[in-house]
Amino acid sequence: MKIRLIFPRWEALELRDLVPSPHPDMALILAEFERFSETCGYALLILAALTPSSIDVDITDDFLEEIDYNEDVDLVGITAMTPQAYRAYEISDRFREKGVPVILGGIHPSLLPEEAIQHADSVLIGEAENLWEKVLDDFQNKRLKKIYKSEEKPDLTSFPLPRRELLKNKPCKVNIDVQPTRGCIYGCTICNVPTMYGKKVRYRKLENVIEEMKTVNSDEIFLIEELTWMNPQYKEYYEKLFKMMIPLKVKFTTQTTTYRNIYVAGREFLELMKKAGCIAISFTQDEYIFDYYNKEKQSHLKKITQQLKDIGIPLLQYFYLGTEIENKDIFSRALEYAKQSGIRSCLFFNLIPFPKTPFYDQLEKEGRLLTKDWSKYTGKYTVHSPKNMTSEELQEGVRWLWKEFYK
Ligand code: B12
Ligand code: SF4
Repeated sequence: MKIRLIFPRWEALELRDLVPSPHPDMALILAEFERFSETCGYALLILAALTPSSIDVDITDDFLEEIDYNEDVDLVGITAMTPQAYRAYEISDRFREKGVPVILGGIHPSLLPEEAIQHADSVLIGEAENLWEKVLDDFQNKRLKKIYKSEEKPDLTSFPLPRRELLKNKPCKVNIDVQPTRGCIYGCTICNVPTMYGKKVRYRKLENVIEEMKTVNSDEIFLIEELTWMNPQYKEYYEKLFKMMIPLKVKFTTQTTTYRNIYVAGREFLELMKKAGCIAISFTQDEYIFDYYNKEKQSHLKKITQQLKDIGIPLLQYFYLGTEIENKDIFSRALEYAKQSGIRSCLFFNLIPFPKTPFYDQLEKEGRLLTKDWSKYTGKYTVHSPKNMTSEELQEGVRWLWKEFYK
């Protein structure tokens, strides 16, 4: 039996359209975008690892490879974040026209299984670790169900090592993601993570994470994390992990969605992070800093930025514009803040109302979603009617920020 796993492409943001002549401060951002389109899906490497060795499994990265719809495969598995969903359905429909059964999984099909099943033979809702073998067994015994739902969140203490060797001779040669934990204790209204992975953090064994890091065929790693260091258990886990990472001499980047995490981490912890190889943190705004008007919050942020600068960890600040509390003043305020904060690498996006988030539900109820064309849910386009400005003002404002910040 042969399975083809596919990572669908999406419309990437063209930096050249926004900033015609690259600014020296954009090096970090360009590296980040390169990772965006050369990533090939960590989930698929895990699915491959969960697949019994008697089954032949291979991966296609739709960004970099042609999909062979005539390939002799028994089953196709496709993953999808929301911006990938339409492309996933298009690929799925074409395989199914040729009589090849398709299973969809990942965050978008898990959020909207009733939509996904219109384009698939089966949808796996949630995490696959407890279910994938059963799905394959059902498939081989001709009793594949339409919906599989992971009722219990998988225990990550026995985590399979993702099958990175499958990428060896591919255009997407490596995947640098490593995920030590899943779940997030917060409940930001714009985020799918707590719904998808739960509000309780689940931890992998530290030794297992280090073992995986050794298999990443690159001197750089991306730590899939939410960095919720306000949770003491989580902070302790990371203290141990970072200490164990020092001898590996890897470089790593990571992300946090709430700056309060960095604020509470403390200098000693951040220095340990630097020693463990941290070369940058992407900093996605949470609800707390949506409010650029608030001088007190700005001053907290400036302190953190300075602290990280002293330690030598650059920040990549993501701005998502178009929240309920913003009006069209926000663009000049965000620019002022971005310039004054001392963060040199900033990215500006339209806020994305992802399905099944409280923010999305509210917009839907109020008839303020401009489109449900998921391929536009990348941050590049305005897809909702903001409360205190027009959607055109929002779209223009985001473009203006790119130009002005990198002038
Ligand atoms: C790494 C990452 C990326 C990587 C790779 C993404 C990928 N799909 O592999 C890159 C850098 C490319 C990326 C890009 C973006 N990302 Co991102 N990313 C993540 C991150 C941090 C981890 C994803 C991951 O690999 N998780 C680990 C894997 C194992 O989990 P998983 O994918 O859910 O897979 C499990 C199950 O879903 C299932 N499964 C998955 N696929 C399949 C397929 C089949 C067939 C089956 C059976 C099962 C199955 O099994 C797996 C094992 O249990 C998450 C946040 C998080 N903490 O999860 C955000 C996240 C997925 N990203 C998100 C977003 C918004 C983006 C961007 C749109 C952001 C932006 N504005 O730029 C961009 C993409 C668009 C663009 N602008 O160009 C959102 C997605 C929301 C949504 N509804 O889609 C998340 C949840 C962040 C958030 N907090 O909102 N991202
Ligand atoms: S945005 Fe970040 S901190 Fe907020 S719920 Fe999502 S993962 Fe957690």
